Amino acid sequence: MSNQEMLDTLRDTVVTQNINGCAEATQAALDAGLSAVEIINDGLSPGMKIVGDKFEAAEIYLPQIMMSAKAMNAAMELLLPVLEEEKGNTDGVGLAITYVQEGDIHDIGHRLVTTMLEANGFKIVDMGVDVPNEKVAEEVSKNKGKKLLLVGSALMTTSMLGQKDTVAMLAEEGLRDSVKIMFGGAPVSDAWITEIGADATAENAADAARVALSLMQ
Ligand code: HCB
Repeated sequence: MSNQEMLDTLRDTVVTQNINGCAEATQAALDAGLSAVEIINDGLSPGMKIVGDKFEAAEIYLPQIMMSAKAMNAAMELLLPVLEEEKGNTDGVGLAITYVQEGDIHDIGHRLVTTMLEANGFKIVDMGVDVPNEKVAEEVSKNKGKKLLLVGSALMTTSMLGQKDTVAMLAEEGLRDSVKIMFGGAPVSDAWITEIGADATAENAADAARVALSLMQ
């Protein structure tokens, strides 16, 4: 099977909610020498994109999305240790506080980004999902003075609005200059980042690591 056929199979197992098949295809792709990042960015994530589009078009419903997410999670069980193994010897890059915005429990992308940052030498405080801005500000305040990066995810247009309040709250509490801020998730655009006064966004987990490192320069 060619690399492209393997990536297509990975995509299709997510779309068809084939949990065992997705794990098997992931292991096969790793065995064939594809990198974890390729498997995520060029196989599994395009599958999730199709699932989202089908949901929006009312061609599938929530139970099917949940099964697709389970397929993706089965793949991630195999991929996260591989990403960890690729961790470079780059201690002291900075501290990344990662979280998903209040009201939002979509954590697949958040976990991927968190792992990629850790693999690139960041120390991590992972605050998880559905995190209120007050808690975020508290964590930033606690770590003031360190080389600090805030990494927020929001997958819904509603939760994305909370990112504006995050930046405003940090500014009000005199913390804005203590931290670089990057936000991501499907609805987040460059225009939004500029509008709310954050520092950057990124398309995917690999890009997030590249952007994060450049923000820490
Ligand atoms: Co969910 N859902 N969902 N969902 N869901 C979305 C997000 C919609 C877009 C689907 C749609 O309508 N097309 C939609 C939001 C619409 C909108 O607001 N515009 C939606 C909705 C409406 C909902 C519910 C409200 C449905 C309901 O209950 N009626 C509900 C919300 C629950 C809540 O949060 N309060 C819901 C629930 C679910 C689950 C539980 C079934 C499941 C989540 C499982 C989980 O995460 N544990 C789910 C899923 C899986 C999705 C879709 C299909 C995929 C999301 C995903 O995991 N993508 C999504 C459709 C879509 O996004 N196209 C759909 C794959 C990951 C790898 O990509 O974009 O998350 P990512 O992350 C990337 C990238 O953005 C970037 O790197 C990551 C890795 O490559 N990145 C960053 C992420 N964070 C970053 C931070 C940075 O600083 C930089 C880069």
